Amino acid sequence: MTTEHGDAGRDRAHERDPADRHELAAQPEADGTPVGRRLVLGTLALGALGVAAAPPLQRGLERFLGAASDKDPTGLTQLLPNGGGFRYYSVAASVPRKSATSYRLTVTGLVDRPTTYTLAQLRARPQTRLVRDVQCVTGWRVPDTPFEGVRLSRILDAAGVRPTARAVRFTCFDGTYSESLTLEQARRSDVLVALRMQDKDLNHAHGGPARLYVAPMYFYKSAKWLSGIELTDKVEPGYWERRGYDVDAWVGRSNGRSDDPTA
Ligand SMILES: Nc1nc2c(c(=O)[nH]1)N[C@H]1C(S)=C(S)[C@@H](COP(=O)(O)O)O[C@H]1N2
Ligand SMILES: [Mo]
Repeated sequence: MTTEHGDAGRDRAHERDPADRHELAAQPEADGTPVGRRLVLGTLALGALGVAAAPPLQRGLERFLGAASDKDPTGLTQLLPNGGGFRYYSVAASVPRKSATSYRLTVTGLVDRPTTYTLAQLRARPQTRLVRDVQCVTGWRVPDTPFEGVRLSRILDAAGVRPTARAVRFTCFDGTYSESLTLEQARRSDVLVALRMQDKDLNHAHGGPARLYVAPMYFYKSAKWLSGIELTDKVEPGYWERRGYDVDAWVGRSNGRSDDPTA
């Protein structure tokens, strides 16, 4: 079960403000129920209620989260379970939809050949499938989740990374979120521009049409709604990293966690 990791992660997460607010985005705690196993059960029950019950509940949560996150100008407002053990996260209040025809991914910065990909062009590249556990730093986990997409290393090679490049910055069409990796991390074979998850095209809630997927790291590295890949000369900390999370977010070896859910 994911609950034990959940409890451990939550207890530790609540010691820090940034983690606390990350957690607020994830958990329906608006009723002030003490943190613990009941919350996990509450989340499952919420999922069981289905879409019909979700809108009024979400409005209540938005009010609560709005009040709780006054230091965050964008607001941690979206909360709906994605189903199948996933929690929905977005630090942006609303995210535009990109269709198969309107979606673009740009590769810029310290490259010889700046490139813009359409979704069709990404789909036409060789696809890699990985099946790993998804692990959010707040504790929830979804075991054996297939992701499929283009290896980031191939996209970097195609653009011709210049010798001065040391890092990669990722931007998103939600207009707010960002992430980063060292060039060495970005070239790993288990880092994808993912187009599919659980053997379906990535839906909007999960960051479709394309999201970053960094298999060996906590899921906050896997930026949803990916729109930009920029080669830079140093790591620029991403959204959550500016709020206290580790840049090197190896599962089980970062963010003060010594647990290894894959062990
Ligand atoms: N653009 C964007 N990407 C994001 C986030 C976000 O808020 N915005 N949240 C991150 C976090 S903390 C997690 S756990 C996962 C959640 O992905 P899901 O909504 O598909 O479950 O997305 C990551 N990528
Ligand atoms: Mo997360």
